[in-house]
Amino acid sequence: MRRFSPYSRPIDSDKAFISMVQSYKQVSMFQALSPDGEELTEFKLSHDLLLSMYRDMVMARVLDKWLFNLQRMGKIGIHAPSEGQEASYVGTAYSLAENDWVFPLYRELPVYIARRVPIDDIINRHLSNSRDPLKGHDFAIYGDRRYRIVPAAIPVSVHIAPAVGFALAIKILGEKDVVMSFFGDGATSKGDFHESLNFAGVFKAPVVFVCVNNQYAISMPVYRQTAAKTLADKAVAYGFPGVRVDGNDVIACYLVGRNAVERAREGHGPTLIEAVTYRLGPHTTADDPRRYRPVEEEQGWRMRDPIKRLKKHLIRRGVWSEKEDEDLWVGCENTVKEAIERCERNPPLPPSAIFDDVYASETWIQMEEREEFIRLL
Ligand SMILES: Cc1ncc(C[n+]2csc(CCOP(=O)(O)OP(=O)(O)O)c2C)c(N)n1
Repeated sequence: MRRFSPYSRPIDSDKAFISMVQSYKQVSMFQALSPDGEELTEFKLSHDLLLSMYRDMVMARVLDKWLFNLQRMGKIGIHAPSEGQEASYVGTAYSLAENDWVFPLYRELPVYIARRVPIDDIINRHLSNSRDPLKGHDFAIYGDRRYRIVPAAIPVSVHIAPAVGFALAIKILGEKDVVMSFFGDGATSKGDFHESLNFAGVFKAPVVFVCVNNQYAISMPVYRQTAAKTLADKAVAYGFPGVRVDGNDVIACYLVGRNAVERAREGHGPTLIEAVTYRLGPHTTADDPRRYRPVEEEQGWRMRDPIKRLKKHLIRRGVWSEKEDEDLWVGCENTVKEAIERCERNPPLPPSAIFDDVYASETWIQMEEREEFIRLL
């Protein structure tokens, strides 16, 4: 099979870019755990916290797999898998307080788990049934005021400016909440990313930018998107710290997130976190990554699985065992399967729901259209 490249030549024959990628990979990043789960930095975190993060990462992995399966069974429209990126999301999300706000993109399933969103809500959302909190609108996007998660928008990076505006409103109101805005490396190639970060820096908005650098914006590798050595470097131009962290090290992500959240809460303004990770699966269920990236690259990153790393650390600490691990995976699998069965019993949305919640109050044109639609049905 001819490997697709966004450029006319195959990726691995481009020597200049290969050396750029190598120098990119050599730039240091903050790590708390070695790939074998050894402590590289002294951190005093409770066993309970680490076990809780571990359980959430496993639950996210299992639910992610099932959402993928449901799409393949034709039961849901699309899913953007988060396999391999759990530590970047769970670690940073754990650094938030319950009252803080999240502005996600579309791949943040592990964040929802960390924010204690019930998995039924997530499954109902994907099935677009009568219990879907967003009534079938905005495919694959989740949001719920109760968990302080703002529904995102599909166009890349457009949610960053609203996150900054929201954070500024919090500051003007004299409140102490913090906003965490998640986006991918692809967002850094868009103008509104730069405008938003510039504005946030000038006005010291209480916002933490989490750029989950999973190495690709669909088929576009990160080293084709920027000549900068790191994405974290971009914060320098806006006058606030940029931190590069190992995105497969949940403890490192948590520690870096906690610092950034504290800084924001104390009025010192934003931080840009670049969490370096890898998307192990396809961009969405409508993508085939074998067409644009070498399989060996994916296999290499599988060796750095964030879940395995934390598991090794927990076993080293003596607070986890293989038996407990097996029980956890089986338990999550059963919980998710039961939840799917439960959610599938919910009745479908009425077709006229497409007219709901478009405006705060329905216009006369909409009313007429709704009536006509129902009459036609
Ligand atoms: C403005 C805009 N251009 C193009 C697209 C098509 N598109 C959807 S996702 C995506 C890549 C996003 O990559 P990244 O920001 O790195 O996030 P990731 O999906 O890797 O998590 C693109 C180009 C879009 N949604 N919006």
